[in-house]
Amino acid sequence: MDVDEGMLSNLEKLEKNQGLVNKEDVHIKIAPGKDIIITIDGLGNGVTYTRWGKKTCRKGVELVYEGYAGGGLYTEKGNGANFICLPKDPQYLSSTVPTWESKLYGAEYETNNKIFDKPTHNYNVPCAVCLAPKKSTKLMIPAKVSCPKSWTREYYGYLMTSFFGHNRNALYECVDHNPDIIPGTAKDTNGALFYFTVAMCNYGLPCRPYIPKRAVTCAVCTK
Ligand SMILES: [Ca+2]
Repeated sequence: MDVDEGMLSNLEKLEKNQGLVNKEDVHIKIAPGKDIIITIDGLGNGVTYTRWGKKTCRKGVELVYEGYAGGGLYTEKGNGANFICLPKDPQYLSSTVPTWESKLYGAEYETNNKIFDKPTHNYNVPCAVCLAPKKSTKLMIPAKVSCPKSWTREYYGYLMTSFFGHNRNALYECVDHNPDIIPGTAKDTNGALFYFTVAMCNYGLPCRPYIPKRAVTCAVCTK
């Protein structure tokens, strides 16, 4: 492949002048047409993601805030479908009481099993909002604990969401494999509940590699 010398010297100049580019981060490939595509890893403006079940971010990643995971009540059909990471220091505007409302509850682990290697059942779930600097994109991959080559794994754990028989119909989230708890919240108050997910492999998913009754994993990846 012929590579434009001027283009390479520009890259070298960028590296020399700004100290931003590592050679291993520069990828050059020929597109199906005639263009040459040059991509440089690690020059994004940063991406944010919520790390469910942890109060901290991994090393090298900025903690934007930590808080309480919350969402709709497991017995109610309405409310918001997602889990949200609620700051510990809320700010209000109006003091007028709404006539009709959507209700927000704290989230609990429904983990009465030995999947996590520490007591978490009925404890409330913390969360951390993290900023991965210089990254451009993020992706949660279900059923994987590793990330594709050239991606960075931010964290990994278990795919969790609402119980199949409850009214609440929540989104899937990736909860850290080594979760923290919110101290003092051991009481079973229910609220928005996190359950492990298993694949029903006789209904379209192949039985092997998917395994019945085994908690599905997840990885959150950035690039
Ligand atoms: Ca609780």
